[in-house]
Amino acid sequence: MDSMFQENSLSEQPDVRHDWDFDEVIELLNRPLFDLIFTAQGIHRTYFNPNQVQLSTLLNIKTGACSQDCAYCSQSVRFDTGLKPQPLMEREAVVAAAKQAKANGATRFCMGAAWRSPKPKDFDKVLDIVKAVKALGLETCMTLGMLDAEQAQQLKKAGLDYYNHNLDTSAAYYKHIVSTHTYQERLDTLANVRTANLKVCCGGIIGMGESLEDRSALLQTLANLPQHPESVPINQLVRVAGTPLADTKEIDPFDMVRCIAVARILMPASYIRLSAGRAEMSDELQALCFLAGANSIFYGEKLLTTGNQACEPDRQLFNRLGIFSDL
Ligand code: SAM
Ligand code: DTB
Ligand code: SF4
Repeated sequence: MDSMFQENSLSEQPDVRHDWDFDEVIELLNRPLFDLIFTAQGIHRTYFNPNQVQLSTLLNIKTGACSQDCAYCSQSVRFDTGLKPQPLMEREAVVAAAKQAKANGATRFCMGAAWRSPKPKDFDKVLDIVKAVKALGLETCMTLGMLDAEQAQQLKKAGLDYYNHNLDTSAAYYKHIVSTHTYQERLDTLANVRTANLKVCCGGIIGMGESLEDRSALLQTLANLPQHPESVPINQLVRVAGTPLADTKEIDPFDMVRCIAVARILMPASYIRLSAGRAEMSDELQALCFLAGANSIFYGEKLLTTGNQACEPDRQLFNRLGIFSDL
């Protein structure tokens, strides 16, 4: 493979900016779609092999009964979504799932837990899980809720590569989505993760009833972090029955393409992940998202609690598009 494309360490390159204006981002979001995609694809080609997509597989290692009230989430104890709570999984069961993910072709294993933040009684077990998955030769990612500085350092020491903590939406819209923790607390966790030298995975959700201005502010906030997240998941809301957002209006599919293209332009050296929502997307829409600069997906039949596009249709789509993964 061409080594030029391998050198995407986020060592700050001169044209990687952190001073995006709100109006600049709105202007990008509003551009004629083909102009926007053309710009994004040009930037994508400067930083990445445009035919390569990174594969991450998700596993929910602790399910449901979460104290928080995130309006989109199937796992909040406050909503009746019919989800059966499950305690923290045993290490060997997680390792078995990780081995399967690796055999299927994933390079990163992302483990989620329905917690506000990890409790001391579970933390040693979490660290053991990180060590065991890392030992398989997979990249490791966890999303466990808010972390303090000490917890972030312990995860790093155990071999964790990435920590996922999404900003979800704009600071202004956040209060309509979550009341049990603040936007500032999420930013504080991201700072703790960075200080521990973990790679940051941070993005948001489109389709929660937010305005164009909210999308712009989310993308601007992500791009103006002191260092860009190495991985930026752009999720389309999965409308889960029983959650307050179950009946939210469907978004225009091209809005997903626009958000991905703008994320690519603002954070040129980051992996932009076409995340939740693929199960509802046509192959053609997903192809447009890749053209707009998405170069990572969640790969595997399940996200955390909801279905994802299965591996075989993904392999077929990649074949048809001439896309290869890291294998
Ligand atoms: N409890 C931890 C937290 O909230 O940070 C980690 C798990 S949480 C489920 C991880 C992320 O998944 C959320 O921040 C949100 O961005 C995304 N997510 C959860 N439910 C979703 C849904 N129904 N549709 C799209 N994205 C969702
Ligand atoms: C992210 O940005 N999306 C993933 C992962 N990070 C943890 C989660 C998507 C969850 C979709 C709904 C569900 O399956 O519960
Ligand atoms: Fe809990 Fe995370 Fe779901 Fe919020 S998004 S309810 S913190 S599992």
